[in-house]
Parts: sequence; C-alpha cells; structure tokens
Amino acid sequence: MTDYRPTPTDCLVVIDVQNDFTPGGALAVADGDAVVPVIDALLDRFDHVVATQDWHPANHFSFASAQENAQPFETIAAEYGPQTVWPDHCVQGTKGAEFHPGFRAQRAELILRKGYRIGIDSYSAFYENDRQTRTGLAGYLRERGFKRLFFCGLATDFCVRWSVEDALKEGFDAFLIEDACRAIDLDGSLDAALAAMDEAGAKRIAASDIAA
Ligand code: VGL
Ligand code: ZN
Repeated sequence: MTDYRPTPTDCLVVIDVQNDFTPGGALAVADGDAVVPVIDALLDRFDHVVATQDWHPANHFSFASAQENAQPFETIAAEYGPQTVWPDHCVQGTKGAEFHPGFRAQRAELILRKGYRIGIDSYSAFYENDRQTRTGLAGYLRERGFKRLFFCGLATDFCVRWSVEDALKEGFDAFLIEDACRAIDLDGSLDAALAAMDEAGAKRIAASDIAA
C-alpha cells in the first residue's frame, strides 16, 4: 500500500463544507453531512489545511431565480459556455453560506472565497467558470511550497472535480479522498467527474489510506 502519511509539503484542501450543501440547506447534497466526521479525523493528520467557501452575492448569475426563464438544475448558455443554474445558495453573510458547524474551519490557514463576481460562477478553487480568471490559489500554494494536494468536501462532481483537474494542470499532484466527498449527481455527473479526474491523472484514495 502506498504510504500517504502527510508530509510538510502536503496540504489538505477542504471544498465548500457549508450549511447550504448539507441536509436542510438550499442546495443540499444527499448525505453531504457524512463528510464532516471523516474530514474531522483528516484535519488532525495534516500540518497544513486550506478551505474554500462558495460565496455568492444575492442575484448571482448562477441562480435560476436571476434568469428570465430557467428552472434550477437546467443548463443555460452563458457568454463563457454552458452553465448549470442552481437554487439560490451560499449567499454572502447568510447562515447557509457559513461552514457546517461540525467542520473545524479554525484549522484552515487560508479560507478562499469564490463565486463572488455577480456574472461568473466559480466551481474550481483555481479558476472561475470562464476558465480564464484566476482565483490566486495556485500562486499561494506554490509560494507555500506545497507539492501534493489532498481534496475532500462538496460536491465531488462540481467544485471538487474542477479543483482537482485544475490542481493537476497547475502542476500539483492531486489526490481525491473519495469517502470524504459526496456528489450532487445530476444526469450521471458523478461518473463523468470520476472518469475525468482519473483521465487527468488524479489518484483516488480512501481516508483510511492516510496513515494515523
Ligand atoms: C457547488 C454548485 C453550485 C459545489 C457550488 O460546491 O460543488 N455546486 N455551487
Ligand atoms: Zn455556488
């Protein structure tokens, strides 16, 4: 078995463990809160942790309610390409945008907020959905000297997926801690995401592969 025991150049990246993505939230991921205890144990294994927070203004472009004629979960044509539209979620300053109370966000050295531009969504922690606008995270992680990034959180098939793929493009090694993630799974999007991450060169592991 490969030894995934974290080293000082490893970083755990916790994606969007927020109230709106857990049961009872506005864009609840089925079983989304199941990641909370798994991530809690991982937090003690890593020297370094960063977290992302989906952080939209009211009336954000990605909300179905901001479009003339769209229902949540439909795909619309944005100027930058296809965009799924969602129920209003993770609105800046609301309870739904806060981290899940079981997630020890105090362990995070950096909290990166994304999706704050009213006209562009941002699934990836590295690039907004126009696939051009950088969030600055790659520069930060590189400057910190991190080499291997271990991803967990919500949702596997959207924000985790795009973050993993972009991490690889940016030259990091990327690991998907599968049982520390849950998916939205729209029309087969989970299978598509796993295939895309595999193809891009991500390694899929389990939380138990990270030695105590
Ligand atoms: C996410 C849809 C919309 C995610 C964020 O965190 O995966 N998905 N906004
Ligand atoms: Zn969002």
